[in-house]
Amino acid sequence: MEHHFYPTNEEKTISELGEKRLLDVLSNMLLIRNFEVRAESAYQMGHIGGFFHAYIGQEAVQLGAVEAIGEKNWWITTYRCHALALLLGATPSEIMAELYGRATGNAMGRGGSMHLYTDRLLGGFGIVGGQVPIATGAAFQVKYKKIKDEISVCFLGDGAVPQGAVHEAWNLAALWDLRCLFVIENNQWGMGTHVERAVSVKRLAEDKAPGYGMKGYTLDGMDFLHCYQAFKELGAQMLKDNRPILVEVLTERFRGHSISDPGLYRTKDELKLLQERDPIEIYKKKLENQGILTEEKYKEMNQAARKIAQEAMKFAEESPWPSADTLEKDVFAP
Ligand SMILES: Cc1ncc(C[n+]2csc(CCOP(=O)(O)OP(=O)(O)O)c2C)c(N)n1
Repeated sequence: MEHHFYPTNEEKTISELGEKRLLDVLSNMLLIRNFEVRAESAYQMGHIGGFFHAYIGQEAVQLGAVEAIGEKNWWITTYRCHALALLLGATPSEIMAELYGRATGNAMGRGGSMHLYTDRLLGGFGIVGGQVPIATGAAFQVKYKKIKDEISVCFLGDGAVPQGAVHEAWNLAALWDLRCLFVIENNQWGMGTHVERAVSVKRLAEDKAPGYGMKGYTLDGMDFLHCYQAFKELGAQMLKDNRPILVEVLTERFRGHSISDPGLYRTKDELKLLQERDPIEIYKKKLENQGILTEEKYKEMNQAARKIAQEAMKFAEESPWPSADTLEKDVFAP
């Protein structure tokens, strides 16, 4: 069965957002992209160690969600968490310093690339599907404390869909009427395993949601304006109905699973074809067609984003290492 994209109206979204916000979104997209491209080069130069999973290609998804739903909710994601941390207020410098393992890092150099936090980001999680019960718990506390205007938003990959705890969490969220928006970012691959070899149905939300008494929708993850409008309406629907919702966002990761993955499971030509649908290029063209962006302005914005990423690298390089006597700090609750 085919996917049905959630219906959105681009003209309406454009006029609702207005010129300034539309350009701010592009700045954010460029910041996320430049941040990761610079961080990749720092990794290649040996400044960063450990795991590193780039979000390159998927930027429109979390950008659309945060822009539409608003920071003041509960957010949680996988190890692919640089973008969400940036969107929820962590500074480029503190994230870069975390990747470098420095004391000035977002988690004081103890977490690295996979474990970033803000007041509203409950973390990047290394265990596939591990964040889904926690997101459900965040939605439970919202209900328990009778908080009227907050929801919990949980990102997971297609590779988490066959994971057992995910289904227990979906069941409880539906059973207890929790306001949890489960967003499956289907980038087709769980490391080197294609989604069609891992999941029993083709439409991850439309087919799975009815089994939990949830609504299920599909979004085009390469199109920011579409994601923004759909997330805005789904967030509002959730506040009104007090029910969880399952969303599948079709997207692509343009890099390997992690920085050490040569990606031998797809050809260079296949990847090139996917990259023609770069979410930044798609959004850029839309702004050009609206007459609010020129090539010159775009280059200027890209340059500004690159400068921020380079300054973050300088900050990280000049930051101290964590001191050994803090090793036991923050390990146990007092
Ligand atoms: C419970 C568990 N099983 C296996 C792994 C190893 N592992 C790490 S990432 C990954 C693939 C997950 O793919 P997906 O959920 O689609 O997310 P993506 O990397 O595409 O963003 C696997 C199997 C793990 N970290 N946790």
